[in-house]
Amino acid sequence: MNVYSEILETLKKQKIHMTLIDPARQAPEQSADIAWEAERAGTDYVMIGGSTEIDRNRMDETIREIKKKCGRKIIIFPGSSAMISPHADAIYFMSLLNSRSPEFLFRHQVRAAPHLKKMGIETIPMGYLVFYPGMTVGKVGEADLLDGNDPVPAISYSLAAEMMGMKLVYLESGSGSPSTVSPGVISAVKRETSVPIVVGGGIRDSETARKIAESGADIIVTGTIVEGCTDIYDRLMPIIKAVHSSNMNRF
Ligand code: 1GP
Repeated sequence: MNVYSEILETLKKQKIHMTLIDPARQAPEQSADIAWEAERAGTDYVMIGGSTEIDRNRMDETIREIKKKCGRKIIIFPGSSAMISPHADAIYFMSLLNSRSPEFLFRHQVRAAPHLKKMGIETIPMGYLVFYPGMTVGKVGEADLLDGNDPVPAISYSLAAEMMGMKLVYLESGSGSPSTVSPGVISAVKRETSVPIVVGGGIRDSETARKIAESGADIIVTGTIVEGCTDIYDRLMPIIKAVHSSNMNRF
């Protein structure tokens, strides 16, 4: 079964937690340690990516190291056309829909496509929307940041993503953000669209994770909370438990 079908199957039973690891932030062996701890805490998938440009070798090495220690499937969350690897299980084939730059709307994708075809890697089409404050991805991706409290543009973008055939919509407030996308915006997007909704940025405790899940997020992503710390299991486990036990607004 491919990764996207597996995600849909899982969502019939429970919501999903994904751990984002930025391969630029630590050596491949340390990324593997994070993935192992996250798996132990119950995370469902490992996402590899970030906004800092890194090369193919670093991607390959990081994913190979993670595969040695962690049994979870790995999905690439690319910041550029260079961030691809045949060792991953899938890649989000994503467009930053509220970017002003054709690079992030479509050009990186055009550059990567022939390489991805050769690799035979599963591509999951995804609409990516960056909300205020946006953090690094908002700047690098030249985003016209969406208002995290206004559901109207968020609904329009999400509907457009769905109508273009995208299989996921990702509502992002930026890695390390002090705030998350508001539950009101998430529930409005959930009401109006029918593809699974991914939410990330600024989720650091179980109460916030529960609120985000209950408002309609199907997949909850955390990243920063596991960076540079030794108590990864203790930090992640309650968040993942909150996500898995959330039954409201299920897909
Ligand atoms: C970033 O949404 C993810 O793309 C994760 O954000 O690092 O704030 O958890 P955090």
